[in-house]
Amino acid sequence: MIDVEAARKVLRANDRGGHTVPTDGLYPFAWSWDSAITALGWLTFDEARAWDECHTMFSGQWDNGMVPHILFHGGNAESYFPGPDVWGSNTAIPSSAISQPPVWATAIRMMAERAQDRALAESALAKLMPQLIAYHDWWYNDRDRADTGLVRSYHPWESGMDNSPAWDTPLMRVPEVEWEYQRRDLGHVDQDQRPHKPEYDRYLYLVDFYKKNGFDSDIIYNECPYRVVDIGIVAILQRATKDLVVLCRQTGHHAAAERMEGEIDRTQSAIDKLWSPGHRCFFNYDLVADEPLEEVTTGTVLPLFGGLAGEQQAADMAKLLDEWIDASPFAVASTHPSSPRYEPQRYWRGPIWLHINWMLALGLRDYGYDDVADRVNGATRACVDASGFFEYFDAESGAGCGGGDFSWTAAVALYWLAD
Ligand code: 9WN
Repeated sequence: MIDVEAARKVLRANDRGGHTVPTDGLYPFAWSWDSAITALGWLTFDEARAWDECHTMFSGQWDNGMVPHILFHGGNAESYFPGPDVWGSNTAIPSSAISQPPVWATAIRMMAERAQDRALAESALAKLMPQLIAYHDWWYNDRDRADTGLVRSYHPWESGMDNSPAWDTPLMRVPEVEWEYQRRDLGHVDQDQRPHKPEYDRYLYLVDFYKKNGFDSDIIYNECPYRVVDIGIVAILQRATKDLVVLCRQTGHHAAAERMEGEIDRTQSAIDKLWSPGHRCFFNYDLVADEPLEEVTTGTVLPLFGGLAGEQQAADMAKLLDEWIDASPFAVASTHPSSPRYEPQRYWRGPIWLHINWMLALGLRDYGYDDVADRVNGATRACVDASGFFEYFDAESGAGCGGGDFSWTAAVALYWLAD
């Protein structure tokens, strides 16, 4: 049984007025995809607060349409690293200079459909629609200049799956940052649950690279030492763009709807080049080395969520997931347990995240695999039953890892598990 009151309490405790921090201490600002998921949680008991979550994040939208992955709103800049000075954005609200998986239009469509206060929903949508359209235009224009149908990504943090082994090879090609720094995350969480220093050295090199190049999109597009097609982002963008088309048609944004339909078709036509029949999933792609990144992670089956898979591909992925659930005591492990790089407790190398399970279950249901979707739902409940509302869960023991009283975990429990 989900303790609804306890889940609400987590959101209230993490509420900083208009934005919800992912967890107290470790993440003291607003993160983009966290906020989208968290808004869905708020909607179940405080609709006005849910819409505010959206307005706050879009208030930090860049002039070029990008919604940054972190808004350095309030909070103590000393308590998180790298903070606003390191990122060095020239924006009214200091922010990071990359985005995150664009789940916003999907969340906002769900909110618009579930909201009881219709007048509030309509006025919120009126404000959000031009912002959402600009955000999706930014992905397609800025991140897919050659119209390949596959947007590119410049940082593991942009994937939201920071330390996934999928990024090991392209990340290790990035030079190390040359200055000394002090991480703050290790003051909150055990070292064996977080990325290693060689990875942080390269995360920071990339942050410096954007700043040194004045955030110039052309330079970054051509010269960023880390350029990948992240199948998770592609899949989440595809579903979100489909949801955006529905919202556009409902709100009279017909030209944007047509433009977005063109992008949906383009991505659908391009996706098969990432399919690996032998592995039964879609691989990420390293654009610098021009080769697929052959690591089976939960990101590589998200095309189910994006509606990008053909019938046979969906059947193969459903079978893969059915077996995957059995491959570790708790599921769905973010990296397949058969991988030599699987670590059940370390950041994105094995543990379970609830919002990813939710996306997988939705995708499975869309393709008619209700039985596997039910198993994902059951596995998700098992994590909460074992350990409560932690950031993520050890795939072997179900122990809570990372930050405690975590907003998106509580939100998923509210809008999905308690539904
Ligand atoms: C860097 C806030 C964020 C999530 C990401 C997760 C983690 C940050 C970090 O925390 O990333 O953005 O410092 O590790 O990987 O998905 O949005 O919860």
